[in-house]
Amino acid sequence: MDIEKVNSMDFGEFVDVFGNVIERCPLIAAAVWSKRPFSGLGDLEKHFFAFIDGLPLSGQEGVLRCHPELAGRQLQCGRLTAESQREQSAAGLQNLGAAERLRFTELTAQYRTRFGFPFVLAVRLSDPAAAPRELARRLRCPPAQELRTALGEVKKICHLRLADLLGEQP
Ligand code: 2AL
Repeated sequence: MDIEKVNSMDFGEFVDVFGNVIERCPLIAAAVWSKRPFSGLGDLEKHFFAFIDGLPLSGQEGVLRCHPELAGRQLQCGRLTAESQREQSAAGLQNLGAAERLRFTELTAQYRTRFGFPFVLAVRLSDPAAAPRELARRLRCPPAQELRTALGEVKKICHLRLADLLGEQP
């Protein structure tokens, strides 16, 4: 799909197509629609990112809380959004061994307790072995820094999903 097609979309179509580029946050696509026309992928994503950056802390935490756990029960049951299911499966998170999965689940639970939101990582950019290491590392970061890191991961996921939709190289 090219950018002219994006610019020609009415509100409903735009939210249907782009409503999950920020996981389970169609409101952001609804707000971005009014910023058209867009000159290209970079311009389009700039508006998604600016919306997130402009949110109060409670809103930014809310965006993070809309993300599913990595390698969680929903992945095993196939109850994630289509994008998330694809990303987590492709990253091999469905095939963790029992011991790895247990350790990952323990660490994600500790992370949620410490920061109040789930661990978010753009898994398409990492390999299965790196995810637990990164989780253990970020678990020790100060909360304000970790919020920034997690929102950066949300933006990477958004970039990859937008590139898929526009048929562009990420
Ligand atoms: C996800 C997800 O669903 N896809 C991805 O790359 N990361 N979730 C998460 N909690 O990091």
